[in-house]
Amino acid sequence: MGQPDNRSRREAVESELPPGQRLQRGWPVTHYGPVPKFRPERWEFRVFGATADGGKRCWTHEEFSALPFSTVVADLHCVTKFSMLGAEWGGVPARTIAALAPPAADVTHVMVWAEYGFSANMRLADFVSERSIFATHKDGELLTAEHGFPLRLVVPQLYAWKGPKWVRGVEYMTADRRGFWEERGYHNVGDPWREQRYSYQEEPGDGPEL
Ligand SMILES: Nc1nc2c(c(=O)[nH]1)N[C@H]1C(S)=C(S)[C@@H](COP(=O)(O)O)O[C@H]1N2
Ligand SMILES: [Mo]
Repeated sequence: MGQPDNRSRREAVESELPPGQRLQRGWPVTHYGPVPKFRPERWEFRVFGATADGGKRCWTHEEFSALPFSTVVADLHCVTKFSMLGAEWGGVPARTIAALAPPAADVTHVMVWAEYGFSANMRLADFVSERSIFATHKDGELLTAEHGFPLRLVVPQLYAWKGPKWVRGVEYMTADRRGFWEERGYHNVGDPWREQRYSYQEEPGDGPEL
């Protein structure tokens, strides 16, 4: 068999992309606001809100680093239309966190909180989906500061804004609330395969009105 020519190779890759996305070479940096400075002695990861036992759960950086490590291969789809394919993310699965600090039975959504008050809401089912991971590493190396060090969330089946960099905690919610970009005109659900980019595309049931 011959080598596929560049055109068919590109088509093969683009067939893996959600509608309207294009492949990005390299890894650009995309976020709102400054890159926070990491202060290990002040850092903690917090699970709060509607927990099963009504309490909060906190991990210091040292404690969080001791949690079981695993990897997930997943793509990043930015709503501004570029995608980065096939990164290997290493860290702690979101399910592990949900198992160690379980939500109350009536929790339907979570708000994921990051430095400077950045937030992203999602359905509990998306948060605890099999491949959603709090990543400390990408392709075997520690994240750099601008890509979210010491910790970022990756939720492969949602647009990348649903994965906060510099993440600091999770709030369990018994009703949905819009996060940072969701309050600013982006889709409340954010499924790239359904091209749910903007709030004006929302249908009844997709979330609280803007
Ligand atoms: N804290 C925080 N996390 C964030 C954002 C942000 O503005 N603040 N932007 C999101 C968006 S829109 C994208 S596309 C990805 C980009 O990740 P990258 O810069 O590592 O490529 O980070 C997401 N996480
Ligand atoms: Mo993005």
